[in-house]
Amino acid sequence: AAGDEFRPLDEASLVAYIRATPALAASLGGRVDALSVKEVGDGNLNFVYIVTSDAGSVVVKQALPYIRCVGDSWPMTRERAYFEASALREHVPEVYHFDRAMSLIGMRYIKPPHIILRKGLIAGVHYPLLAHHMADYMANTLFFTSLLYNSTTHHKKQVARYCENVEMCRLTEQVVFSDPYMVSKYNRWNSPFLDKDAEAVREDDGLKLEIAELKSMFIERAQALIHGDLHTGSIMVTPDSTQVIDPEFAFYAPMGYDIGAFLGNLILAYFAQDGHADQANDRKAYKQWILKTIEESWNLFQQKFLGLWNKHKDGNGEAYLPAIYNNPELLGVVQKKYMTDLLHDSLGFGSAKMIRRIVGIAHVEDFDSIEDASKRASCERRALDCAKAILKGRRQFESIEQVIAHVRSVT
Ligand code: ADP
Ligand code: SR1
Ligand code: MG
Ligand code: MG
Ligand code: MG
Repeated sequence: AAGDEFRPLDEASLVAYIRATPALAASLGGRVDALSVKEVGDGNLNFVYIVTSDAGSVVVKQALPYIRCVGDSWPMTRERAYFEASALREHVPEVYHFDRAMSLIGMRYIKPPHIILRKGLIAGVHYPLLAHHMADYMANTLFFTSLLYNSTTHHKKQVARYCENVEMCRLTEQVVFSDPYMVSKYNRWNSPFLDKDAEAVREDDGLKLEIAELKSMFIERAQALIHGDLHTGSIMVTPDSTQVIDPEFAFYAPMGYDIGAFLGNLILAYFAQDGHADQANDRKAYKQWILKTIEESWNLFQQKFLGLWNKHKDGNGEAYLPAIYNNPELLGVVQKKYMTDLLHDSLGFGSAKMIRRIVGIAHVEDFDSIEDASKRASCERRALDCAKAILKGRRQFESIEQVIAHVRSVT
């Protein structure tokens, strides 16, 4: 690529960049004479282009030195592209080209009919394999980067590397764990309907006690390499395929942060359904499918995660040495405690992420797309009340079925 300096690209300058970059040109079958370029970024942070030649397509994502949805008043390190490219190299979509100076990633185009899961959930589309695929993704990514599989030497090296993603962690610390609980110019909510609800969040000492614990855990506990932003806008789907994108927040953190992001965003989708119901579709069956998917996602995750643990229990992992935990009965007790703690962490982080999507800076299309503001408020309020109760009472849940029963009971 031309030059070592950073330049923000646009649709025109990207064409010249591609022509000068062999790996990108190759991904387009070398047919770079007539390219069509379209900026499609609908996320909060970055610019994403789909580039098409007559021989194929490629996605180019560039990080600019600020947060896209706020503007240059909120600077943000471009190094997020480096951590995204690093995390992507372990998984898919395949990275064809990474230019660190330009904070630019060229990656595989995830083709239609793939759409962003959040949009599918708003449209009421069923994804029968979603729970299986996400359980696999979470079990594999989390288990193989934990001390259940790795030596402490390997683990600490990796932790040190991803610790450099500190600015992205700081963003999460602020927008998920701090701003919703204080007066901040970044907060917004469906006003005036939710004025009292937002104020109640800022005045709830019980909630503040719990969020402090979760914030510290998020910062201090290097349990596994997490995706860091695993909401339903980071997943592209068809009824038989599931692809996770956008791991720019990757770092070593509690596993429950990823699991909670996924489950919490499904719960938001559930509470939004009443706002999408119409004469043609009351969404009742779809709401049941979402709850079933939450249940299966956790239960299959647990099954797959424990399967990996049992398979590799005599390997290099240094958390539970075989010399100490080779008694099957003891190992069973240890695993049950591990999974129960992980469920509680996931519920805590998941509800924190629900709360911030209602009273913090970044909202979700699930609610935003409900036109009637008063109807939208009633959906948002039920989600908020549900999240507050789960966050405070998370240690009382022993199974995902009990959590689902609670979600169902919120009126
Ligand atoms: P941000 O970091 O700004 O949130 P994302 O990585 O989530 O950016 O990408 C924004 C949008 O671009 C996605 O919602 C999706 O529609 C599209 N997109 C991103 N990566 C791909 C890809 N590899 N293939 C197809 N579409 C993609
Ligand atoms: C300014 S907060 C933007 C949010 O969008 C990203 O996808 C993360 O979820 C972040 O918290
Ligand atoms: Mg995104
Ligand atoms: Mg992103
Ligand atoms: Mg979230």
